Amino acid sequence: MTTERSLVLVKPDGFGRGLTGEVLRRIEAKGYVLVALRITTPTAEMLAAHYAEHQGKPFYGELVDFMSSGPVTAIVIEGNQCIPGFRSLAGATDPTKALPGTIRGDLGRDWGMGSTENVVHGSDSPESAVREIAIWFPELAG
Ligand code: D4T
Repeated sequence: MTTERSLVLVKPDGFGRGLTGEVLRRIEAKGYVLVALRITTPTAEMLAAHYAEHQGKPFYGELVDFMSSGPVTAIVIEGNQCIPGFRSLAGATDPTKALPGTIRGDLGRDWGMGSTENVVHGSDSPESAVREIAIWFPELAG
């Protein structure tokens, strides 16, 4: 059994455009289970932890500013191989290059900030998922 959990975020662009329902629809239509859901505007501390691996990169400041610009929908999903599965649903990081049929390809575009506004986040490994779920849902950690 490879049941696992992933952290999904509907980023401020997706939340502000009313796309949370569409993202949830695609997750449920795929067959993954919704475990937890919260609408929150992340603190600087949460974002520093979430994006620790990107600190120092040229896009880090813009990314953190954008992510703290409004509410996000944080979601924990569950299912066998849901980590790579959700990343397939999400599509490429750059919404201009993301293929049609994916969340970023169908719902995202370049609004002037390149890959920063790309609708959703999904954990990229089991280790990242555990770390990220503890940031957004401390009550689920452990
Ligand atoms: P996440 O982690 O949000 O699911 O995105 P990806 O896994 O697809 O992409 P990533 O780790 O390379 O980038 C993390 C995050 O940074 C933003 N970003 C990325 C950005 O603002 N400018 C950039 O040039 C890149 C490469 C988008 C996602």
